[in-house]
Amino acid sequence: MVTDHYVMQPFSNFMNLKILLLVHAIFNASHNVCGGVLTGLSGSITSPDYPENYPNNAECHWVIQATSNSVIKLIFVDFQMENDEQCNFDYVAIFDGPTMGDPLLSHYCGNVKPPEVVSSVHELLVVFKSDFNIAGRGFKAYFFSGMDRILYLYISVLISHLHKRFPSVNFVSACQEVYTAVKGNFSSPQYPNSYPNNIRCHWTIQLPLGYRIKVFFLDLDLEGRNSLTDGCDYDHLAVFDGGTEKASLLGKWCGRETLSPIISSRNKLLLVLHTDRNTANRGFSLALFTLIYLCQVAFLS
Ligand SMILES: [Ca+2]
Ligand SMILES: [Ca+2]
Repeated sequence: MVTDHYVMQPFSNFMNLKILLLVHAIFNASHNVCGGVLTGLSGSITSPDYPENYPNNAECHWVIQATSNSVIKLIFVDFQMENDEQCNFDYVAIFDGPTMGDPLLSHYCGNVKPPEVVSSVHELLVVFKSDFNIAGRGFKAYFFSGMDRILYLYISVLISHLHKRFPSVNFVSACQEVYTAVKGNFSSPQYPNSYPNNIRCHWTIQLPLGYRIKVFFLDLDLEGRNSLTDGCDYDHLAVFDGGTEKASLLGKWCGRETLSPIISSRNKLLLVLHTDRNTANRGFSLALFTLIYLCQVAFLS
C-alpha cells in the first residue's frame, strides 16, 4: 500500500496538472476574430496575431472565391507551427471547395513551408486550427485568383512539355540557387531571416520566345534609403527588362515598400539584389508567373 501510495502520488499530481491546464485553456479559449470570405484577385492570409505566436484554441476558416472558371493559387511565404507526425494538434488544412466536405488538398504542421497549392475549382477553403498549448509564429500566405481554369491547365501541360523539349530553360542564379520551374516563387538568401551583407545576386529568367514574365512582390524589406541622397544607395533590388543590366530598368527599390506587379515586355528578365557591408533586413519574396501570347501557343505546342 505504501509503495502504491508513492507510485500513485506523482501520477495523480500529473493528471491534476493536465486537468488544470485544460480547464485553464478552456477558460482562456481564444475568441480572436479570424477567417472570412475573400473575393479579391490577390491578397494575403495570416494566422491570428502573426508574426507573434498564434493563440491557443483558435480556429479560422477563410473561403477564397474567384470568378467561375477561375482557379486559385495559394503560396506560403512563412510557416512555423507546433509539429507532430499526424498534424493532429495545430494545423492548416486546405480544401478544394468552400466547405470541409470538399476534397482535402493538403494538411500541414511543423516548420516546413508547404508547396504552392492550386485549386481545381473557383473556391478554396483554408482552415487554421490550434489546440490548447504550444504555439508558433504561424503562417503567412498569398493568394492569387483570376487565372482561367482551362488555360491554367493547358499552360501547366505546356510548361511540362517545354521543360522536356528545352531542358536548359531554368532560372539561373549567381547566388547558387537553382530554379527548375518556369513559374514559382523565390526569395532573397536566408529569407525571412536577414540576408547576408556584401552580396550581389543575379537571377536571370529566360524563357522561349513568346513568353512574358509577371512578377508579384509578396514582401520587400531592405535597408532604407540614404537620407542624404534619398537614393537606394545601401541595399537594393533592381529589375531589368531583359537579360543584362544594360536593358531598361523596370524599377529599383529599397526599404519597406508595397509594390505593384511588373511585367516584362519580352521573354527575359533580370533581377539583381545588391547589399552593402552592414545592416541587413528580412529581404524579399516574389511570385513569378509566365504569360504566353496566345497567338504563339499553337506554334509552340
Ligand atoms: Ca498547439
Ligand atoms: Ca545593408
